[in-house]
Parts: sequence; structure tokens; C-alpha cells
Amino acid sequence: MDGVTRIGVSLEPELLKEFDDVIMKRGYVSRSEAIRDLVRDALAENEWKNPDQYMVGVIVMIYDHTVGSVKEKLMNIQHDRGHNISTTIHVHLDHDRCMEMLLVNGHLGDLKKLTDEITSVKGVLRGKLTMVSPATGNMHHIGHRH
Ligand code: NI
Repeated sequence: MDGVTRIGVSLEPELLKEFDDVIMKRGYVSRSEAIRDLVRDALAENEWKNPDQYMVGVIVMIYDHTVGSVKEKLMNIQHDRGHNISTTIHVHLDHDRCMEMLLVNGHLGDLKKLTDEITSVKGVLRGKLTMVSPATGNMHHIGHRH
């Protein structure tokens, strides 16, 4: 390939094996292609430090509706941030747990703050924000685990 610089990467054998397993499952034909995608993701993540950037995305969360006042707290947050939320999808996973997806839009900083507000509610087991910049099409994941 023209205009391509080859670089050497040193990895522990266990890490390399894990990496190979993951990229094979994802259907990559070469390590180089997988690493290129990782580098692109990292660069996109860096681009999206601007809190004023307009983004669209989805917040996915799982919560235990039997815990305290989790439903009321989540409802209050969603009403206060109604201007950032266009649609809510609710799925009853089992007796205790619900999955909710919020389709969101707005400034990057506001969407991160909204995600933090949601994931800090007691009873929310997991929450994750996935965003797309309508301008560039880059994708970015911000994971939260409690
Ligand atoms: Ni439910």
C-alpha cells in the first residue's frame, strides 16, 4: 500500500490471543484492519471533547424497578431533560429488571451529564450512551458500570 507506514507493536502473548479471538469473532481479516478501526475510534473520541458539539444518540439502561424510588427518580430526570429526549422505549426483561432506551439529541456535554444523572440513580444497574455526530458520522461509546 502506498502512503502507509508500518509500525511494530509489542504485546503480551495472552493479550494478543485475546485480541485475535475478539477480532476473528468480529470478522476482521487482518490485525492491521482491526487496529486501524481502534485508532479511528480513539481519534473520534478525542474529537468529541467539545461539549458544545451537537450529537444524536441513544442511552441504554437496565434498572431494577423494585429498588426504592428508582422509577420516580428516572421519571423526574427524563421530564427535566425532555428537550434532549425524543423517544423512550421500555422493555420488561424479567420480574425485577427493565431495559429502557432513550433516543437523545443535544449538546455533547448535556448528553454526558444526562447519562451520569441516570447511572447515578440507585437501582440503575447499567447505563451506556452511544452517540453519532451528524456532521462526521463517527461513533463513540461511553460505558458505565455500577
Ligand atoms: Ni419494566
